[in-house]
Amino acid sequence: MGDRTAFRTCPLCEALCGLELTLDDAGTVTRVRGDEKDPFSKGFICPKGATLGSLDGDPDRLAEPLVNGETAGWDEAFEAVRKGLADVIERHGRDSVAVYIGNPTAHSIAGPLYGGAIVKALGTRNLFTASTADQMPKHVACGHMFGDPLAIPVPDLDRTGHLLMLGANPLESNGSLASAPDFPGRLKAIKARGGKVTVVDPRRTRTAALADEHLFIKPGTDAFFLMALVHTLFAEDRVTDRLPGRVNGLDDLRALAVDFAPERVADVTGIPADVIRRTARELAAADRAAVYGRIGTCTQAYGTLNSWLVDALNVLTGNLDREGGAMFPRPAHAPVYRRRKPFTTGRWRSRVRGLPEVNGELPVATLVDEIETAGEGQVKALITIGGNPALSAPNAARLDRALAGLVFMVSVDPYLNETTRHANVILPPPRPAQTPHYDIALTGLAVRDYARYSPPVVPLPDGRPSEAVVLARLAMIASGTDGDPAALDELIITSTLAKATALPGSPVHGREPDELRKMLDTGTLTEQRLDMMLRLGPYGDGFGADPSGLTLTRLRTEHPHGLDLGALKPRLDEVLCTTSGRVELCPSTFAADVDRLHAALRAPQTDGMVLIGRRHLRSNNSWLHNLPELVRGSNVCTLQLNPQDAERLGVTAGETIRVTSRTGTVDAIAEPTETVMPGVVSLPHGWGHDRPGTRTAVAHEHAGVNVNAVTDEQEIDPLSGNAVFNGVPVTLAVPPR
Ligand SMILES: Nc1nc2c(c(=O)[nH]1)N[C@H]1C(S)=C(S)[C@@H](COP(=O)(O)OP(=O)(O)OC[C@H]3O[C@@H](n4cnc5c(=O)[nH]c(N)nc54)[C@H](O)[C@@H]3O)O[C@H]1N2
Ligand SMILES: Nc1nc2c(c(=O)[nH]1)N[C@H]1C(S)=C(S)[C@@H](COP(=O)(O)OP(=O)(O)OC[C@H]3O[C@@H](n4cnc5c(=O)[nH]c(N)nc54)[C@H](O)[C@@H]3O)O[C@H]1N2
Ligand code: SF4
Ligand SMILES: [Mo]
Repeated sequence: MGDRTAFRTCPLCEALCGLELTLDDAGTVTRVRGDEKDPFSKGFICPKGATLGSLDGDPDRLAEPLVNGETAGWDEAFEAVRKGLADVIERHGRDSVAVYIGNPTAHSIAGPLYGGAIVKALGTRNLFTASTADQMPKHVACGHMFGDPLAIPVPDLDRTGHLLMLGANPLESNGSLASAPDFPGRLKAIKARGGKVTVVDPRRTRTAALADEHLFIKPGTDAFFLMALVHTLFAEDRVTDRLPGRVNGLDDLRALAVDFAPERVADVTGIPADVIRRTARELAAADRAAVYGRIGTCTQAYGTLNSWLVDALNVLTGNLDREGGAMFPRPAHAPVYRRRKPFTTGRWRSRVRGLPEVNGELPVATLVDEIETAGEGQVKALITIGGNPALSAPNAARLDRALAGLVFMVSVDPYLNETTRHANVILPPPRPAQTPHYDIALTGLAVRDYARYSPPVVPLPDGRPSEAVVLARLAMIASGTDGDPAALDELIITSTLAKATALPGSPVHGREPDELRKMLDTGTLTEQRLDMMLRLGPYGDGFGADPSGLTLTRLRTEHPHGLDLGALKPRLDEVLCTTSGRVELCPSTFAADVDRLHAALRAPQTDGMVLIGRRHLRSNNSWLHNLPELVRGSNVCTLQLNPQDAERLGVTAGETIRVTSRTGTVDAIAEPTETVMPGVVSLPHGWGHDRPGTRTAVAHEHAGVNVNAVTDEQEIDPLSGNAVFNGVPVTLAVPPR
């Protein structure tokens, strides 16, 4: 037979690159290149994507389930799960089973389609996800401002003339909450067309180096800087009300910003007043501008305030929902007619710390409290799906210890790693090449409207369930029936079609659900569900109503390299669902939280060292360290610090520094560098692979240290419950040799 070529979307990060895979007779991926014909990524690929073949063929990937450490058949494994969960539920109730859903679940087709069903079937309030270690502040900000926590505007990178970027390093991360293959190229293009890119970051990152201007900011102080920008726009009468009659709270925000003159925040932020003022003026003057804040601004004590002020600035400068500004993507699979309830939080609270529910989940920062604290409702069992909280959660060292005390744990995960070593049962999903893909989560955040379906390129071996089937089966087990997982898809299809046909404004309003059911794609049930979503979506065929519209069959057969659905279009009307029907520029909960900023301005400034994170191009959170190609070169777990601070401590490159915080201590290798501002140290996360009982040989050899042994689970952004990873107070010392 010889080599063959196959195409698919890279599932590793948010950039959605198209890949061209070469496979040999045995179905081994022998080469990975960028897919030149992908209309969005146009052949772009990064070093991670290029190793998809190694990941696919990693000998440490689990080929079969593990039950109590022993290889087991699938039926046996599911039976162990059924029994384990049933015992705990019977003795301790439904809330005693917690679920943790991790990052790769947002990059799969199975996660978004089946994760929710598991939680619903369990009927537990104890849902935790990586979102509260990541972007939850953005959901809360958008929930209150636009009514929908998923209505997240993205910078219109390809048409903007001015980008103010805070706490993001797309040259390493390839972008986040703004899916843009070749983000670096798109930044260069802004400069090439005469625009300006400004980066605000406590480190002079590669992104900062590429930008026209870089502002060093003291960690955790973005909210003061952003407030001062708002202040300046109002004080200098530079506000553009481009959405007259559609925005509430303009005067409230003006009043709120009065106290934040640039001079007042200069010391706190480390950014001179005249620079803040100039930044505001440039933003206001730019023809098309966008403010964009990412993880550096979310994983801080003021995460929600930051996320809110970023979009408040987009509104104040007239750039929300307009070309070249901050725009709402229109994903092909999401119906625009659906009925949405205005956003609220706190519908229930966590048992131990009383933290409010947000988006149906509780902060991962308090998962450990729920496991450790005895009493009615204590978490006794845990289901993890594509997550490694034993490394990724704040104070993960404490969580790691707590996981050992669970009565029952099941993990859906390809690796036996720091988290899954605690699981009684591991259910491994198949290799990427055996897995279909459609990016449900990320096409909703893409800087162009775009759709691509990648069928599996290698068939599943007999008896091996897809990840979709694994999750559907878990949902059936959780519901107490353990029936055929197909019944779950049927239920979802039936109820979706019933709702769509009943809802005025839907393209199938008034039609017969049964008739539509018969029209669905003939592929797997996952594919039938995707077909249904695309056909009901804004570009869909409406089940024949628009014969030229999109179906899964059409996407697959006519657009195997992906379908470009055009530049972002203004669509505020479609997304807005606040009670008032207007953009809420100054929600009262946010205004109240500004009190913390006032208090901090009054408090004496501390000058201790603070810790922040960073990402590396050749890494991905905790789980690509098992690929030999990726644990070389620049991808190293070092403690970066300014040479001044290194000198004061008397350490040089390669020596050990002991980092201590309220929660613990790590010994890290010093890397003095001018790129980090004085007073700040930076350690990447996802390392610390030296634990016993894992099966990741390469990672074990390149263990690194776990930064989350020193981050603090007690510190959260109160409005979103998000973890605080940036601005963690630490002390540094040289350990005795
Ligand atoms: N190669 C690679 N790509 C990834 C990942 C990975 O691990 N490796 N992870 C993926 C994931 S899960 C995510 S969420 C995205 C994240 O994508 P990005 O948000 O682009 O993530 P980072 O590269 O960590 O960039 C965050 C920046 O914030 C800065 N920062 C820290 N504290 C502060 C602060 O207080 N204020 C400001 N203004 N900046 C601050 C840091 O120095 C850092 O440069 O990346 C994704 N892509
Ligand atoms: N200090 C500090 N901590 C951080 C961050 C930080 O910047 N600083 N960043 C935070 C952020 S943004 C995030 S998103 C979280 C990530 O936190 P997590 O999601 O908890 O951790 P990951 O490291 O992404 O772990 C992914 C897990 O999924 C498994 N996996 C890989 N592919 C698949 C698949 O196809 N299916 C399934 N079922 N499993 C799969 C891997 O083996 C691994 O166990 O970390 C957070 N933690
Ligand atoms: S940038 Fe992201 S999506 Fe593109 S190849 Fe690299 S890891 Fe894959
Ligand atoms: Mo993330």
